[in-house]
Amino acid sequence: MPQYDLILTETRNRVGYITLNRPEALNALNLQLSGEIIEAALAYDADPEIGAIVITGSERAFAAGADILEMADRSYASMFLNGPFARWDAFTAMRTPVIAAVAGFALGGGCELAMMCDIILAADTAKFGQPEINLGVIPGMGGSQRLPAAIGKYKAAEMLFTARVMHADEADRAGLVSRVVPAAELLDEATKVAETIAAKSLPVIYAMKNALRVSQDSGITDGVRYEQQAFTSGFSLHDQKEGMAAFREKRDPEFRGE
Ligand code: CO8
Repeated sequence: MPQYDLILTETRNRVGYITLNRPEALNALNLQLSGEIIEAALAYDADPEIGAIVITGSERAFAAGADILEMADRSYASMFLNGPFARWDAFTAMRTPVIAAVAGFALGGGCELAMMCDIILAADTAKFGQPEINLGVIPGMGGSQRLPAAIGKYKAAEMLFTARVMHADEADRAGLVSRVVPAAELLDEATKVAETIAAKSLPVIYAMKNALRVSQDSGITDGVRYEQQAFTSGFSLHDQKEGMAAFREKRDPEFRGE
């Protein structure tokens, strides 16, 4: 991993960690921070020794959104020509499962970054919101699509139209997060989940993530068809044979990643 200025990286037990580290701006996602997150995540994704990625922020903020000060004076043409959208598309196209471990503010692009991940573990201090309406814009990193997909149109519409912030417990009830844990246990829990995933068969996890992506990106009918095809092709893997044999033999499977 190269040296980064605004994130911290670490790998442990097949898990790659990315910690946003721009405390003076509550981890606001300026172009440099966004670029570093994406670059580090893509590098983990390309490394077969990494089976899961954890993205986290600080106790106070996962990320308070895109950097408003940096983008305030940009023109339509400059946003259109040099927006970071394609790079975020590459982030969401990754095959490795990504866990967002969220404490404190996850607003605007911060909430959207969490929603680009596969699992959101929320500390009981987490606060989610899409306050773009207060800035005279709509979300630009997927919030208008992924928020209603997660919590339904009516709850999403209220948040998007009014900028209402949702605290961890409500986010849990609404389906915006996978689970809420005490803030002091957030990273330990994220590590447990990540290490559990990283110990599974990598190609099967990749196939699972693809199937999940299709379920989100297209209608149920297309998604189910995609899932049937991906499920069937899993039967060409050794790990499918091993996994089912281990069940039959009442032992733990030994996956070979092939
Ligand atoms: N951008 C830039 N700086 C920020 C941001 C931000 N989003 N959020 C906080 N900061 C800075 C503040 O300016 C402040 O800096 P300074 O100390 O130099 O004045 C510092 O962080 C601490 O913030 P506060 O003093 O405001 O701390 P509070 O505890 O009083 O308030 C809040 C915390 C409620 C989080 C408040 O900072 C806030 O409302 N922040 C803005 C939240 C927001 O509107 N986010 C949405 C941004 S727009 C967006 O994300 C669109 C995504 C689409 C992008 C598409 C690609 C470009």
